Amino acid sequence: MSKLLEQINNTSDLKKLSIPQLRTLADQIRQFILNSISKTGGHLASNLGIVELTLALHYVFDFKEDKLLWDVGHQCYTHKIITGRKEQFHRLRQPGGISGFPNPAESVYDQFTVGHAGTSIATAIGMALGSMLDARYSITDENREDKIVAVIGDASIVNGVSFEALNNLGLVKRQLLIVLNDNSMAIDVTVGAMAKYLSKVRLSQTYEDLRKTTKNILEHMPGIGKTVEEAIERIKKSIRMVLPASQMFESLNIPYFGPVDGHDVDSLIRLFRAMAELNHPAVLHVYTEKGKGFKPADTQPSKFHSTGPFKINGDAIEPITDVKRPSFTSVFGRFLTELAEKDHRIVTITSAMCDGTGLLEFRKKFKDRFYDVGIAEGAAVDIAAGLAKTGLKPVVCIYSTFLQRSFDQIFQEVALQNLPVVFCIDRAGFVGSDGPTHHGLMDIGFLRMLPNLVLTAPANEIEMKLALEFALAEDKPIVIRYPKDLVPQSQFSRAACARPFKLGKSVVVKKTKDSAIAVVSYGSVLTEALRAANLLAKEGIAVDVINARFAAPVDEAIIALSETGKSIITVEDHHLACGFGSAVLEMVAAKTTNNKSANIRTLGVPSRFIGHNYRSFQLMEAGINAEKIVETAKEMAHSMLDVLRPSSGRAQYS
Ligand SMILES: Cc1ncc(C[n+]2csc(CCOP(=O)(O)OP(=O)(O)O)c2C)c(N)n1
Repeated sequence: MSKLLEQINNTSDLKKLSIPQLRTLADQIRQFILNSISKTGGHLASNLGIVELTLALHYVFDFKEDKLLWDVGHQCYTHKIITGRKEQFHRLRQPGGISGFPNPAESVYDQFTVGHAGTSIATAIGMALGSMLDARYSITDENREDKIVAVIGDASIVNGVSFEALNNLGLVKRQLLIVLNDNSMAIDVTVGAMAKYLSKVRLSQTYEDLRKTTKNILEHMPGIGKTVEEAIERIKKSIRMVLPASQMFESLNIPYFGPVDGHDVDSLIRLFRAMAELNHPAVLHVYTEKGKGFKPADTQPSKFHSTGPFKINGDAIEPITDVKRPSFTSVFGRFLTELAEKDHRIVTITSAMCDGTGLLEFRKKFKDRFYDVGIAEGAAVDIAAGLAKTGLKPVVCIYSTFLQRSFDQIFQEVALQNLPVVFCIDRAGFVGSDGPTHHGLMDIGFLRMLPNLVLTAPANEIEMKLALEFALAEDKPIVIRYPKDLVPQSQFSRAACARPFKLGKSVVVKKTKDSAIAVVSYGSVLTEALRAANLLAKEGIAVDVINARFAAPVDEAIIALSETGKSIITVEDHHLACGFGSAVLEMVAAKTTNNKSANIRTLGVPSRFIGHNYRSFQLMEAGINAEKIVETAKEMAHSMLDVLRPSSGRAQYS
């Protein structure tokens, strides 16, 4: 670790540094982040770009008392390093290590556990309103003089939630600083009218302009006797130009300052000091460079938005990969592109996640049939509904966790109209090192309650293709969910999985003579069900394995099993509440005439949030693996034995 950084353990150490020392520290932190992320993986490019901005904020404010709200939160690494977590940084996103996102359980410097975009301004408003009421009614012992700062990226500020918040900023009658960290990038380049507007402003600004703007803001800062309106007018006049970026905020009556250089730590400190004294909300627009200081991330910020471990070789990198199988994401992207070659009605919509959802190839081949709508999941679904209405076949590609944002649109504009929109839900299930903000453990729950929606989940590569073919041929809304994982090895690609998908029909993957238990899996966990069946067979316990394929509608044949006295174990990579197993239980309760004898155990995620870890460990922690299936099957077998023992020796299990 570099010398200066070694001495910085908390923000008090930081505040003792001179400006030149802060500059040196910024470079050392960048190097530290780079070395560390090359080993652990993580969000690199955004973090390299926000070092000076973070140092300046902590230099001026005291975020033990003051409140700092990060938007998305993936850019909080410098913040973590200087707020007492430097020594734990090598365990970032690792089992038992610190999280890659803000987490109040880790530090008083973190306000919310966040990972979804667009939340910082609204939560900051809430905290500001709270402190205003507190000041009036003395509700708590909190420091009522505390400052509030929200840091938000240029891609996240155009999110609907951000706009709704800006629309309500007028409620706040006290200091609240919004720092717009503009690096012209979401994960990919930002899209949409607002992004164009901001990038036009950016292109028109020279470094000299940014310097001048800083100087003018500082000279004309509203102070005693000067209103903010007067000050802004003076700033504009003195730089003899109209700043278009300001127009948008000012039209909403939000005082806007900027744009300024986000790597000039000296100026930032002076600006933050001045703006901390404002007694009303304001926006400071700051330009930063995503990936700053590391050429590969600087030139390919999208690739280094979030990265796995890599080897640094001077100014270049060598990826570390020993991956032999493709991911569900990549096979999805490949099959969809193949199908789109033959069917021109197929169009795709994603919300700022082109690469993550496997659509790079599709975008390249079918530029005019691909829509990236930015961080706007609700609008993405409604645009898809509109496209479907015109006879096209829209495929909406959104991560499970972010699709939560579009529940109402799926309900009204898709399900209620029964429109043939295909939802391809990536990252469904545990996601590993991103942790609880990103797990996709609720989609079955919030989607299966919607009439008309068909829910399906491919277990492997073959089924991915079949599920897509099925979905695109149906004339109704279909959901296909799959995990952040590699496709299973081909030994599990059984012939049963090669049968075309039929609405609401499961497939029997393994049938064993004399079996009294059926393991019914939904999606990729079929692998675990088959592994369990093999382990159980070695112990003389016969089980059938059924690949459910559908969570809505559930195959009646699965329900019929319980009527014949067979015990059922359901397995899914989803919360138990409202999941696939719950659907089976509900159907059995509703349909079985003799349901006293139904013996069903459901395996899935219990009702608690599970932290970042390797995906396989998360599955193990939740008991979604072959070992838990074996344990459950044995318990069931033994309880069956107990029932059978007094009357006969007919027991099948030892
Ligand atoms: C609701 C939601 N949709 C999608 C994402 C995925 N995502 C993570 S970071 C990111 C880009 C954020 O860009 P910006 O706000 O400009 O911050 P930067 O990374 O440039 O610092 C996206 C789309 C998300 N976190 N939340």
